Amino acid sequence: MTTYENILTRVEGRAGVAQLNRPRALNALNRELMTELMTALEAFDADPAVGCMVVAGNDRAFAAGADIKAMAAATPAQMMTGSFIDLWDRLHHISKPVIAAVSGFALGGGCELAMACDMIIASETAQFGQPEINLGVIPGAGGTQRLTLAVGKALAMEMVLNGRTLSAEEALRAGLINRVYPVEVYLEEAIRLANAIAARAPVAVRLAKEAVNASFEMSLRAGLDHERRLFYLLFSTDDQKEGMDAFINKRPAHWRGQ
Ligand code: DAK
Repeated sequence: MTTYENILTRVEGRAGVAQLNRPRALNALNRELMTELMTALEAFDADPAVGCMVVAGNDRAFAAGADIKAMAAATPAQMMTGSFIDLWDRLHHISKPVIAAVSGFALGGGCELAMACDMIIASETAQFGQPEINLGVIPGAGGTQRLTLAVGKALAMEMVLNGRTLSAEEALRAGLINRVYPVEVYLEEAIRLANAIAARAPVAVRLAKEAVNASFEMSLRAGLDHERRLFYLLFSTDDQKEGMDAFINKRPAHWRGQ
């Protein structure tokens, strides 16, 4: 079992949970933390005992952004070559679903990390924002792209140009997040959701994630063709035969992940 210094990991049921753990810096995302987080998520992705993952912070902060102290003196070349970007890109290669459980601050890179996950469950105290403009920069890990896709141009412009933050309720109304719960239970609910997804046909879950994510990258025509090919592919699995037989015979399905 790998030991980490900046995150805590555990498996609850079939949910792999990775909790950011730099509370004194409001979970600011430095290279060490991001390296550990990606390593942990890749380990969960490879672990057959895990079907879905949860990335969380603590009740006060999911993450208050990339570590400003670590990047304040950086040159463009250091930002480009320091492997920081490669680290973030590793998240896109995780094939099992990843749920962000967000409470308190999700700012800058914290908001971008949550948006790079597949779903966001929030506590009532969550705050989402891209305050980079206050530092004389702009978002660099998807904050101008994923945020705009999620909430639309009007709100994204206000957040990116003027540092406006969204409360959990506003984020829910804007379509940025899935659900809001009291702070006492949001993490439990995120883990419950992860376990519900982990109980479903594993190959179909992976391909479902891939198909939805493809909609951000492809034209509608190409996306529809891609979806159809994945749909056909699932007819090669035992789980498709099992799922349809279980429906016809009015019994629960037993997924084998094959
Ligand atoms: N970095 C480093 N330390 C941070 C931090 C951050 N982002 N946010 C908070 N901290 C530290 C504070 O410095 C303080 O440490 P000490 O002074 O006690 O040593 C401690 O956490 C507690 O913070 P505060 O004392 O400020 O707490 P408050 O409750 O008063 O305020 C706050 C909370 C969240 C409103 C405030 O801390 C704040 O405004 N934080 C900065 C938020 C922010 O500007 N975030 C955006 C950072 S830029 C990329 C990938 C990612 C990114 C870019 C590119 N690539 C892959 C290319 C991301 C960029 C960013 O996120």
